Amino acid sequence: MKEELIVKAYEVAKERYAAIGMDTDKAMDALQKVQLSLHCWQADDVTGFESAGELTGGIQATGNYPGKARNIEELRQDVLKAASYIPGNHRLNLHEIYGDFGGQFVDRDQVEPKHFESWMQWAAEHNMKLDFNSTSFSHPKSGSLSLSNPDKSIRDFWIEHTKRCRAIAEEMGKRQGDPCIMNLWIHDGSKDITVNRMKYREILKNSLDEIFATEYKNMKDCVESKVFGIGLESYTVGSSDFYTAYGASHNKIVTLDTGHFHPTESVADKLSSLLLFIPEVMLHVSRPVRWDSDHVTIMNDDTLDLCKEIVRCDALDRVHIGLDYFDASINRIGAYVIGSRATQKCMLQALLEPLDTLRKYEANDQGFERLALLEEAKSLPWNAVWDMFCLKNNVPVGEEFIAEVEKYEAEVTSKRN
Ligand code: RNT
Ligand code: ZN
Repeated sequence: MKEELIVKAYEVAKERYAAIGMDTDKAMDALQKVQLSLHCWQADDVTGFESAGELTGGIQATGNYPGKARNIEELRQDVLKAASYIPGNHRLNLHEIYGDFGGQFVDRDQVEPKHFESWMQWAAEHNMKLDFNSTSFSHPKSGSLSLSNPDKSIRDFWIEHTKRCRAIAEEMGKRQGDPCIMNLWIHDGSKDITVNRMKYREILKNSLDEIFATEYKNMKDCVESKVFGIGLESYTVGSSDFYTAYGASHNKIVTLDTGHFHPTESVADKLSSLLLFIPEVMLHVSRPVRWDSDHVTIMNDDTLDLCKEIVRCDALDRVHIGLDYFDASINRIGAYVIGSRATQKCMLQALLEPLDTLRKYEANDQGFERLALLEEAKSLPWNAVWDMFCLKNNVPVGEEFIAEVEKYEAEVTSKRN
């Protein structure tokens, strides 16, 4: 797109926003600071480099679009490619199964920081901060219960794994001079009715206490709940109530995955409650369709509401934004770009909201004025600001990235089989 055109449109938008008291330059500066944590697992349908076993744990990537990353080099190449179409500087969220195991089988209770040495170097070279996740799924010992397993030997295996993951996250955080956010999600649950709801939750609580006994300075723990998993439909040990209570009583970050709640539940509404009782929130921005299907995030009301709530709660520095979807049915690099840019577009609109005026209306009981301005704000030229933001960041403006992704597919990913 012609640069002059983008600049011209931006100048008009700037004036238009100034008229409602909003500064578009300031909004762009704020957006520049918002780092997304890109989930490494979108590049290869949550396969990882540990073994070629099937994906278990009640999650599923559907589709078999050609060209998925088959090894660490390809995954890195794809992530960098995707990042080159996303304005700003972002983080990479690794799962334990994506370690650099050098062709050896390293079991989960044996993993060490050295298996992430090459990742740490690579991340530093590319100015990408790392986040981390323990991996309870896709392993012979996964079963239906991991950290909540009554069998001590299995439980201890997963406790050891998770402790080691925290040590890895600590090393990452130390090396990058910025806390590594480590997410703990386990699939534990039951396919059919259980008569031991309390028992497994009590075991999980004790396992977590043991895991978190070591205090670290360079990593932050977060715990992620879920409603149900495939094959684990009747009961989830780590439910929302469980982790909300655990987080509030143990000062832990709670992860809200937008696909992990009942379909009509507003995840945006949870922020203001949680942030009063827990230090920070981690988000897994996704798009559930009918169920926790992990479709690619788009600019819809759910994502918009979520971003608006972050800004309205003045919580940009207390909410970490990660993405979590895995669509294997379309170009995977394109999926990264769509979801990331959609989240950023939502955040930009949130940053351009005339909040002071809206709040003044609300304080004065001017319901009509508040609703009218909310409606008008939806169609203000935020897209001209977005284009300018992309231009400033040297990434493709508008739909230009489609052709770029196609080119990479023709030249690189289509040659993989
Ligand atoms: C699963 C959770 C979890 C995973 C990743 C791969 O339902 O959302 O965050 O998607 O750990
Ligand atoms: Zn998630």
